[in-house]
Amino acid sequence: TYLITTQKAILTPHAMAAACIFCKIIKGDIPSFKLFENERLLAFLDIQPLSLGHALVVPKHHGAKLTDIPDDSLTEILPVVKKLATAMDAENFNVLQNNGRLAHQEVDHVHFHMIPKPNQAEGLGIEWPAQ
Ligand code: D5M
Repeated sequence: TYLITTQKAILTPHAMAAACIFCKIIKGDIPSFKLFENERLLAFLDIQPLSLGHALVVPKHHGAKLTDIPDDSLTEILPVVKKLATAMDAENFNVLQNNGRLAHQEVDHVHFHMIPKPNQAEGLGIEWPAQ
């Protein structure tokens, strides 16, 4: 399971995938609220949502960072992000993708966030100034 180097013990790619929480979601070993799935990718709701509808899109093949996964598994992701935003009628939304601890990546399996931004003034009786 471990490759021992003089510096540190690191998990082999197989062990890394076995320990990965998003791989477990993909395999169905832990539950998720699935929004979209095909053979190559999965979209599901984020468990710590920044807003209602906060979703994650992940390739099924394990790779920690954007730089670890093949181009062809990337090309399908943005159309799914777009599909989610459209399906949720999210007029305002952020697409976020973190790589590495210093960039606030917490789960080491490539994922794209789609974070709807509800109009904070809605329900408060506040009107945005006319453009
Ligand atoms: O974001 C990692 C995101 O993954 C973070 O917003 C929480 C989410 N997360 C963690 N565990 C789960 C499970 N089990 N289901 C759904 N969502 C989950 P990052 O970009 O790495 O900071």
